[in-house]
Amino acid sequence: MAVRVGILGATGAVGQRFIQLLDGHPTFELASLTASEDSAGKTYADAAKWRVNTPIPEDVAEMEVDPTAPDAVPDDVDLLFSSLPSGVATEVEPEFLQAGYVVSSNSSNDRMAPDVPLTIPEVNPEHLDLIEVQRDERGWDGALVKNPNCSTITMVPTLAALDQFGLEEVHVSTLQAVSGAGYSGVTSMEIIDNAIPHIGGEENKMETESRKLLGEFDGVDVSLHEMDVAASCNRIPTLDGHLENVFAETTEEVTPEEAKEAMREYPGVDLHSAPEQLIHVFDDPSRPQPRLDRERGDGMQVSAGGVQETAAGIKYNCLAHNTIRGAAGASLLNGELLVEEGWV
Ligand code: 11C
Repeated sequence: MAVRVGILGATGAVGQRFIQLLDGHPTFELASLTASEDSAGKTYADAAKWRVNTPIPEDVAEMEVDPTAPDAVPDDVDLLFSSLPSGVATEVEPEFLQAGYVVSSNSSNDRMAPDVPLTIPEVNPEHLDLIEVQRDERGWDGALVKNPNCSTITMVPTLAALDQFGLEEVHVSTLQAVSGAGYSGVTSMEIIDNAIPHIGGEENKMETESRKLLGEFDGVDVSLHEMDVAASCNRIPTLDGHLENVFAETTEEVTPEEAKEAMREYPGVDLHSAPEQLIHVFDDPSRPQPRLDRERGDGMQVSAGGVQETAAGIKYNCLAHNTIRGAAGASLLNGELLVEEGWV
């Protein structure tokens, strides 16, 4: 049976990815688009500065954009995807939750709230049960689930695979695409021949969200994973795809071959938007590369390579498409999990 869905913040870069990924989806039927007041009342084609590499689906182009408020969204919408700027989401998402909507959100507010599930379906689907706690504590009829930041999602599946060896210390340095900051096309040329060794708040997100994702859940609380994570985040002139260099120290000794096998064998999930194999591992040390590998698994697969032993533990590189696996695709997959688990 079709699940009627809406997108909060439909005209932005992640909102556009939602529209692209929902086109032809077997379960989700797009029924509502919201954006800021200045877009409300316009057709989607007029309101959005479309930048995705496939055309706007015809039926979506003619849909009218509504203001981002619960009374503007049809009552029979079952699930909302949120890609609102976090400042707006902090104000507006609780209004939708109060009104009984289930929201799968990519916005960064509330990711670390103790009663909000922060989930990657392949890594910690059981954390969805925090919704019971959330409903008890906040009195919401709806439910809120978050996906992590794109640079966190790139790294965490590989760490989840290595955790069987006892993760103790993780050091990561990122090379992040300009689309993460909303740069596109000509604007992105601003940082050609340059790199920016600072992305506001990003390091803290990687250091905390990863520990929540891999934390233990006792049915009421998530205890953060004990590993120490230190991140250094850099913007480089790639259009899409975050590449990361990870050093992972574990309590048990692990060889590069064992690490690669653990990543290759890490299980996927049986959801429509999930790749069959979550992590693709290259033996070629020059891969993964953003331009060559970001579209693997329709942008939903994580890639790893360059696995080797070092004085600071196992070292490897990993990559994921930041606006698909790292944002809209992540939220969509959480939506599929919410349906599968009966929360929608
Ligand atoms: C970037 N990771 O590349 C950021 C964008 O918390 O979802 C995504 C911010 C977030 O600049």
